[in-house]
Amino acid sequence: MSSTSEFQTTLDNSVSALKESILQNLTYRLARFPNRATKRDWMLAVSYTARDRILERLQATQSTHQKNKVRRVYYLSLEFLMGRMLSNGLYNLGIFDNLTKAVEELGLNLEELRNEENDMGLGNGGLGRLAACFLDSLATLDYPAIGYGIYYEYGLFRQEFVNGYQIEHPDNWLKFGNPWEIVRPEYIQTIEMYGEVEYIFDDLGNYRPKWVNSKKVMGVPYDIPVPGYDTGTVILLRLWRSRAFEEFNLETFNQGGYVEAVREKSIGESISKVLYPNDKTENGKELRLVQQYFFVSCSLRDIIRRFKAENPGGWELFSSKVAVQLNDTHPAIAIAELSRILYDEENLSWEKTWEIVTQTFAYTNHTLMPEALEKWSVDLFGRVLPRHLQIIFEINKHHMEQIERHWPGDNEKKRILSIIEEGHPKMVRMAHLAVVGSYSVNGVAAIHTELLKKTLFPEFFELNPTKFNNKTNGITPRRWLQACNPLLSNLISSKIGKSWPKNIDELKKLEAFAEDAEFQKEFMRIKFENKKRLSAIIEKDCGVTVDPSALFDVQIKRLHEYKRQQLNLLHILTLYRRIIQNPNLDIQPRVFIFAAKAAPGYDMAKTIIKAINAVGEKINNDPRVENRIKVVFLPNYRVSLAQRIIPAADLSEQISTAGTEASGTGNMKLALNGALTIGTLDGANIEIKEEVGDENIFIFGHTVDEVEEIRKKGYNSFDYYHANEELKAVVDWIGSNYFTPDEHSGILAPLRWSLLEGGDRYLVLADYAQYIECQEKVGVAYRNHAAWAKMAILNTARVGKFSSDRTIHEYARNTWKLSQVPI
Ligand code: 26Q
Repeated sequence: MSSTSEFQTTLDNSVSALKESILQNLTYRLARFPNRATKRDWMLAVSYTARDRILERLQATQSTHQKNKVRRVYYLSLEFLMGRMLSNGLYNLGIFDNLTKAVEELGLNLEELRNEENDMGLGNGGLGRLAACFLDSLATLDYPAIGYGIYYEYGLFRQEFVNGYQIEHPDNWLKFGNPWEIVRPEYIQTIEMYGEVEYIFDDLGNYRPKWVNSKKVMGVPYDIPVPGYDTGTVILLRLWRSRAFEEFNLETFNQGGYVEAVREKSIGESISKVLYPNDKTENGKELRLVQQYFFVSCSLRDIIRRFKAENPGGWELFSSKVAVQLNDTHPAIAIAELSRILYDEENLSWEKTWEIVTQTFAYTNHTLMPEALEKWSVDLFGRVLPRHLQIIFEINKHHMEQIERHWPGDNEKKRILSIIEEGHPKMVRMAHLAVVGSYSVNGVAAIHTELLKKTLFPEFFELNPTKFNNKTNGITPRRWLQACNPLLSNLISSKIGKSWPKNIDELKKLEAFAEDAEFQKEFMRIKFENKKRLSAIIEKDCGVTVDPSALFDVQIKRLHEYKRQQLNLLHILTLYRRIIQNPNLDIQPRVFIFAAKAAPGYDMAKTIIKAINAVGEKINNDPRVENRIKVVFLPNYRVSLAQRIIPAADLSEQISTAGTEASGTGNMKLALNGALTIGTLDGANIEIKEEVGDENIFIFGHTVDEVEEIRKKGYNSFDYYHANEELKAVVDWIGSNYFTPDEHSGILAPLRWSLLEGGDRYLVLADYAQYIECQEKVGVAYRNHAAWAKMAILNTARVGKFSSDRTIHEYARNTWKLSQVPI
């Protein structure tokens, strides 16, 4: 019987039983012997020990769901950025403490074993991590749910710096096997692509389209169990791996080409090989479309198989049992695929087909930037998915008829709203397909949703105002406070009890301690401990010694011009210049900490990385600085590294141009761990400000309305450049060869160019002066330890709104109409 959870299990969770289990798994499952086992072997044995206990609950959950024929939500996403699985599993099972002891009794250290685990890095950034946080909340809150995606053999690339430049390496995360995967050959799906459409008479004498000469590929499901926290529920993440359909091409085979025939298999196997490393659309790559269709088709077939098994009666019940959430437009082809299955394969009428489809799908938008909206050329689309292209034209025809009814004779409206963009070449607009085919369209923060309605899809909004709604993002407090910051978690539990990880509003009770001098000291002592730990990582990974009593100023997120790491760099240069010009300058010592991956083909982002590294190299080795500022760029940003950095942050940089960051989620993680935000009024920063109070956040910069105003008047960054001596100096400085004396001339010049001649698309220069001024206030505020501690505590106490539990309850109640099913 379980000692730490109320859920009744047969496997024993006592220290001695766990120890026994670890040894059994090591010996019989891994075939390793205790005296010869490596740390990795032990980590695997411990993982299997946790997994055995998770599987019991998985079976109980899945059989309860089946027996009750429950309504489920299916979360379709090209990305699930799960990070490490072990500690999260142990916390959620409630066996962390006993397992720590068991491992100790075996003469090992759990912390060390945990570091042996590779991250499950099957995502780029915010969108992928959001999907992972949502699974944690769905399981914790007992919602019937399944996540569907791709089992990439290579996740997001591993990043290394060589001479300050980003070098990408393949992330071979499966090299030593994955103890969390459960392969399910009994649920293999076969899907089709390419070929052409022919018209033939069917058995009923109807003239019908038929998709012929298609290529077949198999999808093999790999299940990753996701246990909820303090509950019996375990849900599934089902990821598809592609396999060649035919053993051999028989023709080639029979002609004696045995080796060639076997080699041809690799085409089918390449689909699930690698995650695309862009976090904005990379246009037109055929393999990406093939990936999207592959996993969508496998997933829909799996959903339909389950639906039919539980509901033999026919299609009437489908949309009452199935809700499908589309994580951005990446899986939006599902709208055409379900239409095709119902209409072509199940022979429903078009009206019935469309009714079911539009009661099934809901679409989440994650970006406003027009250039990031997914489009496929009609040519490419028709080659890969000829029948789907026809179906999209059919959908569009009915859509155009609706527009004609709403705006009779208005062809301009039809042009704007069409799923097909009439240009050279013609394009399929996936966002329009997603909006037309879904009953719900949501943004991910209040301002983002307002901008969706007002600027991205105003005509769709006018056509269908009730379709649009907001679901402000959230993060799981289990991983992003309990697991990543055990010292702070224990302090919190000692004051307000242990129920906060599941009832996050309990954190409000910490407000009572915000002015308590003892508590403040304890809170900041823990921050200091976390900073010491991060300093050791910085020493090891960057070779830079930093002082943990300095202010840790943190910007961790994908490298993007709109996120404005270059604005942070201009601030650093400004301080450096001031120090050189005034050797006695008395400023709060700071460590500037960056971590970010740049998309491999995004040259400007890579130049910004090089610039930060070059400036850091110079500053860190300049004796005149006397350690007042240090600049470090931690390589290979990933979930497990975020879990180390976030608890150690004093200041959270959230400095995107207003109107560009849909929500942000790192902002929430950092605030929850007691970092103060310096930020623009963008994305969820606005809601963070509302929660923590104006006096506990540092806001600067032009607002969305002001940005619009500036752009309307015609923005000229040279105006700011010429008007501000200090700004001019640092912009010229970074564009010069000063920081890269040993390299080809001009390698950092594009940075200056983009801020001036290039037009400064993200208004860096327009926000510079306000940013510098705001940073001065931060430096002064940090020197008042008690006042800073109070602000930090109030941040932790007041950001409960940003638990993904709240977000998931909102989706469940308002979008999915989903009930909780306790196990
Ligand atoms: C699309 C087509 C081809 C190749 C790549 C892509 C692609 C992949 C990933 C496009 C976009 C992404 C990821 C986007 C993303 O992470 N967006 C972020 O989503 C977060 C969760 O809602 C928000 O908090 C962030 O503001 C948003 O930038």
